[in-house]
Amino acid sequence: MRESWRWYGPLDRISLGDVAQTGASGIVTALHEIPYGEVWPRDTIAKRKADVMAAGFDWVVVESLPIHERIKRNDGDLSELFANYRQSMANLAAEGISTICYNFMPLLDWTRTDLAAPVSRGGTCLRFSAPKMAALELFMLGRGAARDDYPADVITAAELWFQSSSDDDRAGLMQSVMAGLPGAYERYDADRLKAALTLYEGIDRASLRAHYKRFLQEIIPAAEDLGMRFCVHPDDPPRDILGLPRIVSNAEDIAWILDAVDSPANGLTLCAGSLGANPVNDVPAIARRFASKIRFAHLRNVRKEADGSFEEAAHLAGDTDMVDLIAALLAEQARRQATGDPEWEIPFRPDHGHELLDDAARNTHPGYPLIGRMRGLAELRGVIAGLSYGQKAATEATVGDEKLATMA
Ligand code: DNO
Repeated sequence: MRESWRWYGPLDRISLGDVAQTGASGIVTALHEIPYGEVWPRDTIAKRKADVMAAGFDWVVVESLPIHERIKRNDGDLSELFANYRQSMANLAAEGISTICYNFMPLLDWTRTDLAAPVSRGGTCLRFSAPKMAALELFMLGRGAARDDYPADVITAAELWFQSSSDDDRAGLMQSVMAGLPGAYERYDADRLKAALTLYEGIDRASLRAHYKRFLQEIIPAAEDLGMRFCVHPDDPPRDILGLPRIVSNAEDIAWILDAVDSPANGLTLCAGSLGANPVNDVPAIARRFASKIRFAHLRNVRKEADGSFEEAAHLAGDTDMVDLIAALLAEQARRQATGDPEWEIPFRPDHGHELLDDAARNTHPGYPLIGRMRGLAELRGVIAGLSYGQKAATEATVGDEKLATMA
């Protein structure tokens, strides 16, 4: 598996020189500075690629080539947005960059209520508290319909939290949730968030699926012609939020997407942490079921709680059996190699990490500290090395047995 690292570009407080010391050899990045919907110019792509290569890396995955909200809402004449998107794809392909991660989450990307929840042995992690999210929906945004989205005990806990919270607590909650607002450096307050939500009124699961299908129909044939691999990132958390439907949350959703436009260009980013946050998802089983469509993996773990809350665990701790998951990915790589598939290798990145030691001082993107991710990468690397050795030993034993059999 190709060890990769998400780098946010020249403004990232972790330099490529720092990343080199983690041992990763692939870079996952994007032209974050370009507003959604605009074309990524070829020369800007070439310059970023040259920077990445000069530091000794390959640019292995684009994460993300973002989809404009108007496409998600199917709002108005989309021909220019689709044309721009295809032009960005062509420009990337011309620079030899072909794996594209994207998501189809309406309005908000990943959502957490706490960006620095304490971890028992020190350090902090990202956390999603169901009561706090319910408090934000019900009492800060006044979305009464959210009463149907949470169990009664969560609503009671939400009320208690809200009554005892200070203005700072509420502002902190809003800020944490807004940290997942993609696309830009601006953040919404409660009023702007409410206004943005009204644009999605009337868009239910079926209509969002129809909009997504249209996107796939507009984009995947072009991707196929360009030899590109699109891989959708699952919803995080994998459940409806703020009344917005989420349609990339479980095995059934993934099957629908891959079937909507059946093509080698239509694939999956296996994000263990996103999928793992919903108790219905057996992540290694999902990896095995859709193995041939996995083009990229985000490896991290979460620990779930009975009320729907979860927090990010160390990479080998938490509810997902990471060793089993990596075994599934290695088996898929071996299968591809056996068929002579030149794209056999699956790039992965240690996704998120606890903020550890002096990470906090670096003030990096939430979830993307240097030391915490480096710890995760080191642990994952150990698992991959151990399982690969086992795979090799098993193959040698089979070959040995066959030789003995022919000698007998
Ligand atoms: C969060 C990330 C996501 C991911 C996008 C892909 O840490 O995994 O924001 O980049 O959803 O489009």
